[in-house]
Amino acid sequence: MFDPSILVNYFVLGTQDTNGERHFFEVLEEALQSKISVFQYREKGQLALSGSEKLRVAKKVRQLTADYHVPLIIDDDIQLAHEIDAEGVHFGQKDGDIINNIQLAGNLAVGVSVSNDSQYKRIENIKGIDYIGIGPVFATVSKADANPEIGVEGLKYLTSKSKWPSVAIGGISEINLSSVLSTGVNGAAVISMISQSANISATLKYWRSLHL
Ligand code: TZP
Ligand code: MG
Repeated sequence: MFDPSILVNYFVLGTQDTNGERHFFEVLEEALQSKISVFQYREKGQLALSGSEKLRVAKKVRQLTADYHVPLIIDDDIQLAHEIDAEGVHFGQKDGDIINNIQLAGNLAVGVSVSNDSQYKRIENIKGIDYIGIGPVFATVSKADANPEIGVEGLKYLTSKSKWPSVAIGGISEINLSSVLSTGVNGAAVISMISQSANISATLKYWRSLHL
């Protein structure tokens, strides 16, 4: 059974979001120590690792997340998710046929990104989805091909409509975090709020305080 409480402090990161592999693991380990609730490993874009390099990093990510008892979700790579025994996999709307992906995912948890009404309608009757990611809520520097931002109102609309637990994503910062969480969404998913934080532990403490 999928536990929606893991969506509360959802951290997403790939080596392209950091200054190299060493920095990637420093940021990840600090985030794990600071008690993120789930981690998504997302190699994406021109600087992303692939093949054996990606597998090598993913195996280390698996080891670290297991050490901290934090569930691991892999972005858009079902084979890798199975190979390293991740807890789940996440798909965008352009990551191939969703029904086929869900079948291949087997017993992995499945997340799907939703950006607007028509994307929601497209998945509404599909079985086997565990949660949706809604966004981008605000402008983001972390995703080159992001859809138009939907704002807090758009987030509120899709969150209330969703039959699944949902997590907000895109441009979420310590400044707008409380407005995001006030929509009733289960949690927030962030890259830069943590990867660019001067004090990851303090950022997580603040984040958790808003959920009390
Ligand atoms: N999907 C929609 S926006 C986004 C993803 C992966 C990037 C989120 O990064 P940030 O830095 O939290 O805006
Ligand atoms: Mg994707």
